[in-house]
Amino acid sequence: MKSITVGSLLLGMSLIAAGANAQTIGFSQIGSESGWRTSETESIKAEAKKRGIDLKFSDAQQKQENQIKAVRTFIAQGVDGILLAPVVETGWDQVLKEAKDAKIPVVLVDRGIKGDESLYLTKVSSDFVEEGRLAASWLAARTNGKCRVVELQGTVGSSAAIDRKKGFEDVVKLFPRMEIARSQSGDFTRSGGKEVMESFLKAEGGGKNICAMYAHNDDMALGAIQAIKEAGLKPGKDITVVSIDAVPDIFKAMADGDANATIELNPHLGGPSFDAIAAAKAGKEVPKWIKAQGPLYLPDTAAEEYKKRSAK
Ligand code: GZL
Repeated sequence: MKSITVGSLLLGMSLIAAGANAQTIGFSQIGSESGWRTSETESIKAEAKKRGIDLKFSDAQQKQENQIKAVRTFIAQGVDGILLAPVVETGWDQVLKEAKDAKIPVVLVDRGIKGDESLYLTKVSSDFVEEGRLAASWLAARTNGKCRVVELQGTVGSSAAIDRKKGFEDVVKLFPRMEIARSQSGDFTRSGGKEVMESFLKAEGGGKNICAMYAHNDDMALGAIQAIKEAGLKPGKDITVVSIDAVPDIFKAMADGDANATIELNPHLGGPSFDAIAAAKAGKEVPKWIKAQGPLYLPDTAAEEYKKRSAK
């Protein structure tokens, strides 16, 4: 009879145990519309790999119907949990009910939804309202509360755009000499930001009476900076530029004098999301919102930050 050593028996058992604990998680990602989105995807994939999680990834190209299809596929596959970055706030109740009926926990990652909180385990995201307030507070301080602002909004209907707009307005209304003169969506993309800024500059007589541009993300700000230059103005000087995400390229723009402030958006949301699913599986209480908040950065540290972040 073939003998088997205790060591190989224990090794075999530990491999079976590890396999038994190996999780399969479905991740319905919005798309790859911005530099931040790409780094978020890479970070979540790397975290899954590190934890031995089998991550089933779906890129929805910013279409809600593709996300709903992906979630239904994950349910059919009987995954242990689902990460969903909801492109817009509404239209999720039915598919989240199907996941709940299948007893599959759903973590909203990066963005939120309007709907019944019992349909998802938790939301792992920053506080977009706070980000908008911070951007406006910084701008009010820089301009002594007197500034005519143009706003580049994110994707229409997304919680990030709705709340960053709300937060910014909360502060602007405290300053009678501040106003949001124009506001339009650039859909979180560089091309969108450039197109909208070109239209603002045309509508504002070339931009001489625009004091600042607030963009809901750095990619739109970088597109708008291009448009400001092509209009013969100096971004960062003639028009103050403030945005959100803290992607490497905005630090380069700040170091070059083309942008003035950015607020960091943490892309490393995989860890807290996977931990929340594990906690739920272990029967532990999970808060409905796990916040990931970031600081505001200014040109004085931009060159060093760019070096650090672009080296990764
Ligand atoms: C906000 C996130 C936004 C980023 C953009 O949490 O949803 O979407 O600010 C991205 O870069 O497109």
